[in-house]
Amino acid sequence: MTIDRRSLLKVAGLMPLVRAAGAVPLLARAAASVVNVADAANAANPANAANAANAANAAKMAAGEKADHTLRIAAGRIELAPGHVVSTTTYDGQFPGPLLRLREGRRVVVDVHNDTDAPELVHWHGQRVASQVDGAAEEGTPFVPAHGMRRIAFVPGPAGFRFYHTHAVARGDLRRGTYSGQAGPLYVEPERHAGAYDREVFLTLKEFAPSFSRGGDMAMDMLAGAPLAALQRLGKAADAAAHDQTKGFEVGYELFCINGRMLGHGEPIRVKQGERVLFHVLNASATEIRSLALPGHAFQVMALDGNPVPAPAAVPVLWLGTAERVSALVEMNHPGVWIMGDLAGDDRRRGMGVVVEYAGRQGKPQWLEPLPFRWDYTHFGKAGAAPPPPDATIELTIVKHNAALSGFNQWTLNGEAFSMAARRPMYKLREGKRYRLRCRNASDDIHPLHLHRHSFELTRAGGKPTAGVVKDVAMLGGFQELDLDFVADNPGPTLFHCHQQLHMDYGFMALFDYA
Ligand SMILES: [Cu+2]
Repeated sequence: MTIDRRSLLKVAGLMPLVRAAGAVPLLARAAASVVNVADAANAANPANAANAANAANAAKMAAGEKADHTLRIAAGRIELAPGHVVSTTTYDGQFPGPLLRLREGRRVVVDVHNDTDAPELVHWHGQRVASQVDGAAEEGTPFVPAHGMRRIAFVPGPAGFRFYHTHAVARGDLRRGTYSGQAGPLYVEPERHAGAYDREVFLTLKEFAPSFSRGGDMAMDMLAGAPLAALQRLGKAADAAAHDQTKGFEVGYELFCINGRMLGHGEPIRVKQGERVLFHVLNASATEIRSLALPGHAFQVMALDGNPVPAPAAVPVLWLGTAERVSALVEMNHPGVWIMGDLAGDDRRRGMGVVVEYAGRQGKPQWLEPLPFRWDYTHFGKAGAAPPPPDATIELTIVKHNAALSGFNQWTLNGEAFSMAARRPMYKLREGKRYRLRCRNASDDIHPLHLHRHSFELTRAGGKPTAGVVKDVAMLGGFQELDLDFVADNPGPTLFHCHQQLHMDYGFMALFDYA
Protein backbone atom coordinates (compact mmCIF):
# COMPACT_ATOMS: atom_id res chain seq x y z
CA MET A 1 0.00 0.00 0.00
CA THR A 2 1.59 3.22 -1.11
CA ILE A 3 0.40 6.67 -0.23
CA ASP A 4 0.97 9.17 -2.94
CA ARG A 5 3.02 11.97 -1.42
CA ARG A 6 1.27 14.64 -3.44
CA SER A 7 -2.15 13.52 -2.26
CA LEU A 8 -0.96 13.69 1.31
CA LEU A 9 0.19 17.25 0.88
CA LYS A 10 -3.09 18.22 -0.68
CA VAL A 11 -5.16 16.95 2.22
CA ALA A 12 -2.91 18.64 4.74
CA GLY A 13 -5.45 21.30 5.54
CA LEU A 14 -8.22 18.81 6.08
CA MET A 15 -6.64 16.38 8.46
CA PRO A 16 -8.46 17.69 11.53
CA LEU A 17 -11.64 16.41 9.93
CA VAL A 18 -10.33 12.89 10.10
CA ARG A 19 -11.50 11.82 13.51
CA ALA A 20 -10.71 8.56 15.26
CA ALA A 21 -7.60 6.66 15.92
CA GLY A 22 -5.09 8.67 13.98
CA ALA A 23 -3.51 5.64 12.36
CA VAL A 24 -2.44 6.02 8.81
CA PRO A 25 -4.67 3.51 7.10
CA LEU A 26 -7.37 6.10 7.80
CA LEU A 27 -5.19 8.79 6.44
CA ALA A 28 -4.70 6.82 3.27
CA ARG A 29 -8.43 6.46 2.75
CA ALA A 30 -8.88 10.14 3.44
CA ALA A 31 -6.22 10.95 0.90
CA ALA A 32 -8.15 9.11 -1.77
CA SER A 33 -11.53 10.60 -0.98
CA VAL A 34 -11.11 14.23 0.00
CA VAL A 35 -8.39 15.58 -2.26
CA ASN A 36 -10.76 17.67 -4.30
CA VAL A 37 -12.49 19.06 -1.25
CA ALA A 38 -9.12 20.05 0.18
CA ASP A 39 -8.10 21.79 -3.00
CA ALA A 40 -11.37 23.66 -3.05
CA ALA A 41 -11.02 24.60 0.59
CA ASN A 42 -7.52 25.93 0.04
CA ALA A 43 -8.50 27.90 -3.01
CA ALA A 44 -11.52 29.31 -1.22
CA ASN A 45 -9.41 30.52 1.67
CA PRO A 46 -7.51 33.58 0.48
CA ALA A 47 -5.69 33.70 3.82
CA ASN A 48 -3.69 30.64 2.82
CA ALA A 49 -2.38 32.11 -0.39
CA ALA A 50 -2.16 35.76 0.54
CA ASN A 51 -0.39 35.24 3.81
CA ALA A 52 1.89 32.44 2.81
CA ALA A 53 5.27 32.90 4.50
CA ASN A 54 4.10 36.03 6.33
CA ALA A 55 5.29 36.45 9.87
CA ALA A 56 2.76 35.34 12.47
CA ASN A 57 1.15 38.45 13.75
CA ALA A 58 -2.06 38.27 15.69
CA ALA A 59 -2.70 41.96 15.10
CA LYS A 60 -2.84 41.37 11.37
CA MET A 61 -5.64 38.85 11.64
CA ALA A 62 -8.61 40.26 9.89
CA ALA A 63 -11.84 39.89 11.79
CA GLY A 64 -13.41 37.98 8.94
CA GLU A 65 -10.46 35.70 8.34
CA LYS A 66 -11.34 32.06 8.41
CA ALA A 67 -9.44 29.78 10.78
CA ASP A 68 -7.43 27.05 9.10
CA HIS A 69 -7.89 24.79 12.10
CA THR A 70 -10.17 24.61 15.11
CA LEU A 71 -9.39 22.76 18.30
CA ARG A 72 -12.06 22.19 20.91
CA ILE A 73 -11.01 21.39 24.47
CA ALA A 74 -13.79 19.57 26.30
CA ALA A 75 -14.51 16.92 28.87
CA GLY A 76 -15.25 13.59 27.27
CA ARG A 77 -15.11 9.86 27.54
CA ILE A 78 -12.83 7.66 25.54
CA GLU A 79 -13.14 3.93 25.18
CA LEU A 80 -9.71 2.31 25.37
CA ALA A 81 -11.24 -1.16 25.20
CA PRO A 82 -14.63 -2.70 25.97
CA GLY A 83 -15.18 -2.12 29.70
CA HIS A 84 -12.37 0.43 29.91
CA VAL A 85 -13.86 3.87 29.37
CA VAL A 86 -12.03 6.84 30.89
CA SER A 87 -13.35 10.32 31.54
CA THR A 88 -10.82 12.96 30.62
CA THR A 89 -10.32 16.21 28.76
CA THR A 90 -9.58 15.85 25.06
CA TYR A 91 -9.18 17.78 21.83
CA ASP A 92 -12.16 17.46 19.51
CA GLY A 93 -13.61 14.63 21.59
CA GLN A 94 -10.94 12.12 20.63
CA PHE A 95 -7.64 10.73 21.80
CA PRO A 96 -5.11 11.38 20.46
CA GLY A 97 -6.14 14.78 19.17
CA PRO A 98 -6.47 15.08 15.40
CA LEU A 99 -3.28 14.70 13.37
CA LEU A 100 -2.53 18.22 12.19
CA ARG A 101 -0.52 18.48 9.00
CA LEU A 102 0.83 21.96 8.44
CA ARG A 103 3.06 23.36 5.72
CA GLU A 104 6.43 24.74 6.69
CA GLY A 105 6.46 28.50 6.26
CA ARG A 106 2.75 28.80 5.51
CA ARG A 107 0.98 30.82 8.18
CA VAL A 108 -1.95 29.17 9.92
CA VAL A 109 -4.77 30.56 11.99
CA VAL A 110 -6.04 28.30 14.76
CA ASP A 111 -9.14 28.89 16.87
CA VAL A 112 -8.87 27.18 20.24
CA HIS A 113 -12.20 26.75 22.02
CA ASN A 114 -12.25 25.82 25.68
CA ASP A 115 -15.49 24.22 26.82
CA THR A 116 -14.12 23.31 30.25
CA ASP A 117 -14.38 25.16 33.56
CA ALA A 118 -10.65 25.81 33.80
CA PRO A 119 -8.32 28.10 31.80
CA GLU A 120 -6.19 26.13 29.34
CA LEU A 121 -3.05 26.46 27.26
CA VAL A 122 -2.13 24.70 24.02
CA HIS A 123 1.62 24.36 23.62
CA TRP A 124 2.99 23.98 20.07
CA HIS A 125 5.79 21.70 21.12
CA GLY A 126 9.00 21.86 19.10
CA GLN A 127 8.03 24.81 16.95
CA ARG A 128 9.79 28.13 16.59
CA VAL A 129 6.88 30.38 17.50
CA ALA A 130 6.39 33.60 19.47
CA SER A 131 6.05 33.50 23.27
CA GLN A 132 2.52 34.90 22.94
CA VAL A 133 1.53 31.85 20.89
CA ASP A 134 3.74 29.14 22.38
CA GLY A 135 1.24 28.15 25.04
CA ALA A 136 3.22 28.57 28.27
CA ALA A 137 1.88 30.95 30.91
CA GLU A 138 5.43 31.15 32.31
CA GLU A 139 6.44 32.86 29.05
CA GLY A 140 3.43 35.17 29.14
CA THR A 141 1.10 33.35 26.75
CA PRO A 142 -2.49 34.31 27.61
CA PHE A 143 -4.76 31.46 28.70
CA VAL A 144 -7.64 30.20 26.63
CA PRO A 145 -10.34 31.26 29.08
CA ALA A 146 -12.77 28.76 30.56
CA HIS A 147 -15.83 28.60 28.27
CA GLY A 148 -14.03 30.94 25.91
CA MET A 149 -11.98 31.00 22.75
CA ARG A 150 -8.58 32.31 21.70
CA ARG A 151 -7.46 32.78 18.11
CA ILE A 152 -3.78 32.41 17.37
CA ALA A 153 -1.66 32.55 14.21
CA PHE A 154 1.84 31.31 13.56
CA VAL A 155 4.17 30.20 10.81
CA PRO A 156 4.81 26.46 11.24
CA GLY A 157 8.40 25.28 11.48
CA PRO A 158 10.87 23.80 11.58
CA ALA A 159 9.63 20.92 9.42
CA GLY A 160 9.17 17.51 10.97
CA PHE A 161 7.23 15.56 13.56
CA ARG A 162 6.02 17.89 16.33
CA PHE A 163 3.01 17.71 18.62
CA TYR A 164 0.64 19.86 20.61
CA HIS A 165 -0.43 19.43 24.20
CA THR A 166 -1.72 21.25 27.24
CA HIS A 167 0.77 23.22 29.30
CA ALA A 168 -1.49 23.65 32.33
CA VAL A 169 -0.06 22.99 35.77
CA ALA A 170 -1.53 19.88 37.42
CA ARG A 171 0.27 19.52 40.76
CA GLY A 172 -1.92 17.22 42.87
CA ASP A 173 -4.84 17.20 40.40
CA LEU A 174 -4.50 14.16 38.18
CA ARG A 175 -7.32 15.33 35.92
CA ARG A 176 -5.23 18.30 34.78
CA GLY A 177 -2.17 18.90 32.62
CA THR A 178 -0.67 16.09 30.60
CA TYR A 179 -2.40 13.48 32.79
CA SER A 180 -5.45 14.36 30.67
CA GLY A 181 -6.04 13.40 27.05
CA GLN A 182 -4.89 16.76 25.71
CA ALA A 183 -2.20 15.70 23.24
CA GLY A 184 -2.13 15.24 19.51
CA PRO A 185 0.44 14.61 16.77
CA LEU A 186 1.42 17.36 14.37
CA TYR A 187 3.49 17.11 11.25
CA VAL A 188 5.08 20.12 9.61
CA GLU A 189 5.49 19.16 5.97
CA PRO A 190 8.94 20.06 4.68
CA GLU A 191 9.28 21.80 1.36
CA ARG A 192 11.06 18.72 0.08
CA HIS A 193 10.68 15.14 1.24
CA ALA A 194 13.61 12.85 1.80
CA GLY A 195 13.62 9.13 2.41
CA ALA A 196 12.13 6.19 0.62
CA TYR A 197 9.20 4.63 2.38
CA ASP A 198 5.87 3.18 1.41
CA ARG A 199 3.70 4.57 4.16
CA GLU A 200 3.69 6.45 7.42
CA VAL A 201 2.10 5.32 10.68
CA PHE A 202 1.71 7.71 13.59
CA LEU A 203 1.72 6.11 17.06
CA THR A 204 0.87 8.04 20.22
CA LEU A 205 1.83 6.21 23.43
CA LYS A 206 -0.17 7.15 26.51
CA GLU A 207 -1.34 6.03 29.96
CA PHE A 208 -4.64 6.72 31.69
CA ALA A 209 -6.19 6.16 35.13
CA PRO A 210 -3.34 7.73 37.12
CA SER A 211 -2.91 7.55 40.89
CA PHE A 212 -0.29 8.59 43.39
CA SER A 213 2.06 6.10 45.00
CA ARG A 214 5.24 6.14 47.05
CA GLY A 215 8.17 5.12 44.91
CA GLY A 216 8.06 4.14 41.26
CA ASP A 217 9.36 1.50 38.91
CA MET A 218 10.90 3.74 36.29
CA ALA A 219 13.44 2.06 34.05
CA MET A 220 16.83 3.33 35.15
CA ASP A 221 19.52 1.40 33.34
CA MET A 222 18.41 1.92 29.75
CA LEU A 223 20.48 5.02 29.04
CA ALA A 224 24.13 4.92 28.00
CA GLY A 225 26.68 6.51 30.30
CA ALA A 226 27.75 6.06 33.91
CA PRO A 227 26.89 7.98 37.08
CA LEU A 228 29.39 10.63 38.18
CA ALA A 229 30.70 10.40 41.73
CA ALA A 230 30.57 14.17 42.31
CA LEU A 231 26.86 14.25 41.44
CA GLN A 232 26.15 11.20 43.61
CA ARG A 233 27.78 13.01 46.57
CA LEU A 234 25.58 16.06 45.94
CA GLY A 235 22.50 13.86 45.84
CA LYS A 236 23.45 12.08 49.06
CA ALA A 237 23.96 15.41 50.82
CA ALA A 238 20.50 16.57 49.71
CA ASP A 239 18.93 13.32 50.94
CA ALA A 240 20.65 13.72 54.32
CA ALA A 241 19.43 17.31 54.62
CA ALA A 242 15.79 16.45 53.81
CA HIS A 243 13.33 16.87 56.69
CA ASP A 244 11.42 13.86 55.53
CA GLN A 245 13.47 10.73 54.89
CA THR A 246 10.72 9.03 52.89
CA LYS A 247 10.47 9.25 49.16
CA GLY A 248 8.04 11.70 47.56
CA PHE A 249 4.92 10.79 45.59
CA GLU A 250 5.21 9.23 42.16
CA VAL A 251 2.42 8.54 39.69
CA GLY A 252 1.37 5.11 38.48
CA TYR A 253 -1.25 4.14 35.89
CA GLU A 254 -3.79 1.41 35.39
CA LEU A 255 -4.43 1.66 31.67
CA PHE A 256 -2.07 1.95 28.73
CA CYS A 257 -2.76 2.54 25.06
CA ILE A 258 -1.41 3.32 21.64
CA ASN A 259 -3.53 5.68 19.54
CA GLY A 260 -6.22 5.51 22.20
CA ARG A 261 -6.71 1.74 22.16
CA MET A 262 -5.35 -0.93 24.46
CA LEU A 263 -3.31 -3.76 22.95
CA GLY A 264 -5.59 -6.14 21.12
CA HIS A 265 -8.51 -3.74 20.97
CA GLY A 266 -7.51 -1.44 18.13
CA GLU A 267 -7.20 -2.18 14.44
CA PRO A 268 -3.96 -4.08 13.79
CA ILE A 269 -1.35 -2.38 11.65
CA ARG A 270 -1.73 -4.46 8.51
CA VAL A 271 1.46 -4.81 6.50
CA LYS A 272 2.83 -6.69 3.51
CA GLN A 273 6.15 -8.40 3.23
CA GLY A 274 8.78 -6.06 1.80
CA GLU A 275 6.88 -2.93 2.74
CA ARG A 276 8.89 -0.07 4.27
CA VAL A 277 6.88 1.59 7.03
CA LEU A 278 7.96 4.87 8.59
CA PHE A 279 6.72 4.95 12.19
CA HIS A 280 6.36 8.34 13.84
CA VAL A 281 6.28 7.48 17.55
CA LEU A 282 5.28 10.02 20.18
CA ASN A 283 5.53 9.48 23.92
CA ALA A 284 2.58 11.53 25.17
CA SER A 285 2.95 10.30 28.75
CA ALA A 286 2.81 12.79 31.59
CA THR A 287 5.57 11.11 33.54
CA GLU A 288 6.80 7.84 32.04
CA ILE A 289 9.70 6.77 29.89
CA ARG A 290 8.45 4.35 27.24
CA SER A 291 10.04 1.69 25.07
CA LEU A 292 8.88 0.02 21.89
CA ALA A 293 10.04 -3.16 20.19
CA LEU A 294 8.73 -5.25 17.29
CA PRO A 295 9.95 -8.86 17.52
CA GLY A 296 12.20 -9.91 14.67
CA HIS A 297 12.42 -6.40 13.23
CA ALA A 298 14.89 -3.53 13.51
CA PHE A 299 14.06 0.16 13.69
CA GLN A 300 16.18 2.33 11.41
CA VAL A 301 16.11 5.62 13.31
CA MET A 302 15.79 8.44 10.76
CA ALA A 303 14.78 11.42 12.90
CA LEU A 304 14.66 12.35 16.56
CA ASP A 305 12.02 14.86 17.66
CA GLY A 306 11.26 15.31 13.96
CA ASN A 307 14.78 16.35 12.98
CA PRO A 308 16.71 14.06 10.60
CA VAL A 309 19.75 12.55 12.31
CA PRO A 310 23.23 12.72 10.71
CA ALA A 311 23.73 8.96 11.01
CA PRO A 312 20.56 6.89 10.72
CA ALA A 313 21.18 3.61 12.55
CA ALA A 314 19.30 0.38 13.21
CA VAL A 315 18.29 -0.41 16.81
CA PRO A 316 16.24 -3.28 18.33
CA VAL A 317 14.34 -1.02 20.75
CA LEU A 318 13.18 2.59 20.81
CA TRP A 319 13.33 4.47 24.10
CA LEU A 320 11.45 7.74 24.49
CA GLY A 321 11.30 10.09 27.45
CA THR A 322 8.07 12.03 27.95
CA ALA A 323 7.41 14.25 24.89
CA GLU A 324 10.17 12.72 22.79
CA ARG A 325 9.48 11.56 19.26
CA VAL A 326 11.29 9.02 17.11
CA SER A 327 10.74 8.51 13.40
CA ALA A 328 12.01 5.10 12.40
CA LEU A 329 11.79 2.98 9.27
CA VAL A 330 10.92 -0.69 9.58
CA GLU A 331 11.33 -3.05 6.68
CA MET A 332 8.63 -5.65 7.00
CA ASN A 333 10.71 -8.76 6.42
CA HIS A 334 9.62 -11.16 9.16
CA PRO A 335 6.08 -12.38 8.39
CA GLY A 336 3.79 -13.23 11.27
CA VAL A 337 1.38 -11.66 13.70
CA TRP A 338 3.41 -9.64 16.22
CA ILE A 339 2.97 -7.49 19.26
CA MET A 340 4.76 -4.20 18.87
CA GLY A 341 4.94 -3.17 22.49
CA ASP A 342 6.64 -1.82 25.55
CA LEU A 343 9.38 -3.86 27.22
CA ALA A 344 7.63 -3.43 30.58
CA GLY A 345 5.52 -6.61 30.69
CA ASP A 346 2.92 -5.25 33.14
CA ASP A 347 2.34 -2.17 31.05
CA ARG A 348 2.14 -4.20 27.85
CA ARG A 349 -0.38 -6.61 29.38
CA ARG A 350 -2.45 -3.60 30.45
CA GLY A 351 -2.49 -2.19 26.95
CA MET A 352 0.83 -0.67 25.87
CA GLY A 353 1.16 -2.24 22.46
CA VAL A 354 -0.37 -2.67 19.04
CA VAL A 355 -0.65 -5.73 16.80
CA VAL A 356 1.30 -5.83 13.54
CA GLU A 357 -0.27 -8.32 11.16
CA TYR A 358 1.23 -9.45 7.87
CA ALA A 359 -1.13 -10.06 4.96
CA GLY A 360 -2.26 -13.68 4.92
CA ARG A 361 -1.04 -14.42 8.45
CA GLN A 362 -3.30 -15.36 11.33
CA GLY A 363 -3.07 -16.48 14.92
CA LYS A 364 -2.33 -15.16 18.35
CA PRO A 365 0.00 -12.15 18.28
CA GLN A 366 3.49 -13.09 19.43
CA TRP A 367 5.83 -11.18 21.71
CA LEU A 368 9.53 -11.89 22.06
CA GLU A 369 11.76 -10.09 24.51
CA PRO A 370 14.58 -8.25 22.69
CA LEU A 371 18.18 -8.56 23.86
CA PRO A 372 19.29 -5.93 26.40
CA PHE A 373 20.08 -2.67 24.69
CA ARG A 374 21.19 0.75 25.90
CA TRP A 375 19.80 3.86 24.27
CA ASP A 376 22.57 6.20 23.20
CA TYR A 377 21.83 9.44 21.35
CA THR A 378 25.42 9.64 20.16
CA HIS A 379 24.83 6.54 17.94
CA PHE A 380 22.97 8.85 15.61
CA GLY A 381 25.44 11.76 15.74
CA LYS A 382 28.26 12.88 13.44
CA ALA A 383 31.28 10.74 14.24
CA GLY A 384 34.41 12.72 14.99
CA ALA A 385 32.80 16.11 14.39
CA ALA A 386 33.36 18.88 16.91
CA PRO A 387 30.51 21.33 17.44
CA PRO A 388 31.41 25.04 17.37
CA PRO A 389 32.40 26.37 20.79
CA PRO A 390 29.63 28.23 22.61
CA ASP A 391 29.76 31.95 23.40
CA ALA A 392 28.74 31.11 26.96
CA THR A 393 28.05 28.03 29.08
CA ILE A 394 25.11 28.01 31.49
CA GLU A 395 25.52 25.40 34.19
CA LEU A 396 22.36 23.99 35.74
CA THR A 397 22.68 21.66 38.72
CA ILE A 398 19.51 19.72 39.48
CA VAL A 399 18.77 18.61 43.03
CA LYS A 400 15.84 16.64 44.43
CA HIS A 401 14.49 17.47 47.89
CA ASN A 402 12.64 14.37 49.05
CA ALA A 403 8.99 14.89 49.98
CA ALA A 404 9.70 18.57 50.74
CA LEU A 405 6.32 19.90 49.54
CA SER A 406 3.43 18.17 51.31
CA GLY A 407 4.80 14.80 50.36
CA PHE A 408 5.87 15.79 46.85
CA ASN A 409 9.52 16.01 45.89
CA GLN A 410 10.74 19.52 45.27
CA TRP A 411 13.23 20.24 42.48
CA THR A 412 15.79 23.01 42.37
CA LEU A 413 18.03 24.31 39.60
CA ASN A 414 21.15 25.92 41.04
CA GLY A 415 19.37 25.97 44.39
CA GLU A 416 16.22 27.68 43.13
CA ALA A 417 12.77 26.20 42.63
CA PHE A 418 10.86 28.03 39.87
CA SER A 419 8.28 30.49 41.16
CA MET A 420 5.35 31.37 38.91
CA ALA A 421 4.66 34.42 41.09
CA ALA A 422 8.14 35.85 40.50
CA ARG A 423 8.72 34.55 36.95
CA ARG A 424 12.29 35.71 37.34
CA PRO A 425 14.50 35.03 34.30
CA MET A 426 17.43 32.91 35.37
CA TYR A 427 19.56 34.15 32.49
CA LYS A 428 19.43 36.90 29.85
CA LEU A 429 20.34 35.65 26.39
CA ARG A 430 21.86 37.78 23.65
CA GLU A 431 20.34 37.31 20.23
CA GLY A 432 22.57 35.46 17.79
CA LYS A 433 24.81 33.96 20.45
CA ARG A 434 25.37 30.25 20.87
CA TYR A 435 24.80 28.89 24.37
CA ARG A 436 25.64 25.63 26.03
CA LEU A 437 23.33 24.34 28.73
CA ARG A 438 25.40 22.06 30.90
CA CYS A 439 22.80 20.08 32.84
CA ARG A 440 24.10 18.24 35.92
CA ASN A 441 21.74 15.75 37.53
CA ALA A 442 22.30 15.19 41.26
CA SER A 443 19.30 12.82 41.42
CA ASP A 444 18.78 9.21 40.39
CA ASP A 445 15.78 10.07 38.18
CA ILE A 446 15.99 10.37 34.42
CA HIS A 447 14.84 13.83 33.30
CA PRO A 448 13.49 14.51 29.82
CA LEU A 449 14.69 18.11 29.45
CA HIS A 450 12.76 20.43 27.15
CA LEU A 451 13.60 23.84 25.73
CA HIS A 452 10.71 25.87 24.33
CA ARG A 453 10.72 27.81 21.04
CA HIS A 454 14.24 26.68 20.09
CA SER A 455 15.89 23.45 19.01
CA PHE A 456 19.13 22.36 20.59
CA GLU A 457 22.06 20.25 19.46
CA LEU A 458 23.36 17.52 21.74
CA THR A 459 27.08 18.12 22.21
CA ARG A 460 27.79 15.68 25.05
CA ALA A 461 25.68 12.80 26.32
CA GLY A 462 26.56 9.95 28.66
CA GLY A 463 30.10 11.32 28.84
CA LYS A 464 30.60 11.20 25.06
CA PRO A 465 31.01 14.25 22.81
CA THR A 466 28.69 14.36 19.81
CA ALA A 467 27.35 16.71 17.14
CA GLY A 468 24.49 17.01 14.69
CA VAL A 469 21.68 15.48 16.77
CA VAL A 470 19.08 18.23 16.98
CA LYS A 471 16.19 17.85 19.42
CA ASP A 472 13.78 19.70 21.68
CA VAL A 473 13.64 17.09 24.48
CA ALA A 474 16.53 14.93 25.67
CA MET A 475 16.84 12.48 28.54
CA LEU A 476 19.42 13.25 31.18
CA GLY A 477 20.46 10.07 33.01
CA GLY A 478 20.64 9.64 36.78
CA PHE A 479 23.75 11.35 38.23
CA GLN A 480 24.87 12.20 34.69
CA GLU A 481 25.60 15.34 32.71
CA LEU A 482 24.19 16.46 29.37
CA ASP A 483 25.36 19.35 27.20
CA LEU A 484 22.74 21.01 24.99
CA ASP A 485 23.81 23.80 22.62
CA PHE A 486 21.38 26.27 21.13
CA VAL A 487 21.48 29.54 19.23
CA ALA A 488 19.43 32.37 20.68
CA ASP A 489 17.50 33.09 17.49
CA ASN A 490 13.93 33.59 18.67
CA PRO A 491 13.60 36.57 21.04
CA GLY A 492 11.09 36.44 23.85
CA PRO A 493 10.72 34.68 27.19
CA THR A 494 11.74 31.04 26.79
CA LEU A 495 10.99 28.21 29.17
CA PHE A 496 13.32 25.34 29.96
CA HIS A 497 11.95 22.50 32.06
CA CYS A 498 11.77 18.84 32.79
CA HIS A 499 8.85 17.39 30.83
CA GLN A 500 7.95 15.01 33.66
CA GLN A 501 4.75 16.66 34.89
CA LEU A 502 5.49 15.97 38.56
CA HIS A 503 8.92 17.52 38.22
CA MET A 504 7.92 20.63 36.27
CA ASP A 505 5.02 21.29 38.64
CA TYR A 506 7.29 21.22 41.68
CA GLY A 507 10.13 23.54 40.76
CA PHE A 508 11.95 22.01 37.78
CA MET A 509 11.67 25.00 35.44
CA ALA A 510 13.86 27.91 34.44
CA LEU A 511 12.99 30.96 32.42
CA PHE A 512 15.38 32.57 29.95
CA ASP A 513 14.82 35.98 28.48
CA TYR A 514 16.62 38.02 25.87
CA ALA A 515 18.69 41.03 26.90
CU1 LIG B 1 12.46 15.52 35.63
